[in-house]
Amino acid sequence: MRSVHTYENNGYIVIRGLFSPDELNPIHDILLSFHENWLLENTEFYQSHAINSAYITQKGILPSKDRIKLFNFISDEKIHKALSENVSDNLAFMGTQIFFDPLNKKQKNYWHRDIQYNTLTLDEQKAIFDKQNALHVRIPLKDENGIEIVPGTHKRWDTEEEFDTRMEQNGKLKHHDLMGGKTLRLQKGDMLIFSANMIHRGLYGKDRFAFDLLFSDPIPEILKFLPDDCVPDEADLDKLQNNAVFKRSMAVKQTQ
Ligand SMILES: O=C(O)CCC(=O)C(=O)O
Repeated sequence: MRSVHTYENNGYIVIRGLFSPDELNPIHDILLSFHENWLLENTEFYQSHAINSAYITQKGILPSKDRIKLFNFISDEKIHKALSENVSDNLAFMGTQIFFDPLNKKQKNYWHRDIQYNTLTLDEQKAIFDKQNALHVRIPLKDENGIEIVPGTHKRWDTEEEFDTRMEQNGKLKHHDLMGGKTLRLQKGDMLIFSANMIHRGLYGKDRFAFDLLFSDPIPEILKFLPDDCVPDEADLDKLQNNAVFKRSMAVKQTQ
């Protein structure tokens, strides 16, 4: 019998022990060095409220051998086998982020669906949130419980409690606990796939440092958020294990 704990049913899936320390440590080192520089260059943002950085693969930021290592990791066969089996075999790369704790220990988190931060109206969001794949692949580089999700909300709209909380109305605030919330406990080596369009929030203060790979359906409405210089150069494509995920993004971007 097929398990009910599927991405399709819940909007997330955790694959335990997918990576060995030998596979993750070189990536972790590259990201730590990126992060140190990022903190120096974004001191004000970090001190005020940052919880993540982005565009880690942007050209000119990392030494090119490290950038290629990241592209190779992003296109790793194990990741894409899991994505094909659980979500879709036609996803495009749409970016990278690192999630960490805010400096201010009192900073509140916020329930959201990623789709609420683009320029769509609420009616437009409602019409497409369950039809377009946009997802995070979270690779925790430390054991953590830094994310909480509301299972199933990738395919149903909010309850009144959820909507009031996300919108901060009727006495609710964005960080108030939600009845259906589920905290995910992740260990280094695990991989979490979750829908960006489901209701979720970060949980801070538990010492998280996670590498998020973002993927979506190969459609211009989403890939317009991917800067052109975050994908490999044409000349580098042949050096990658599996370049299809980048080629799909590049093909869409060439039509924009
Ligand atoms: O881990 C977090 O802080 C939230 C993650 C997230 O997906 C987001 O901010 O879109």
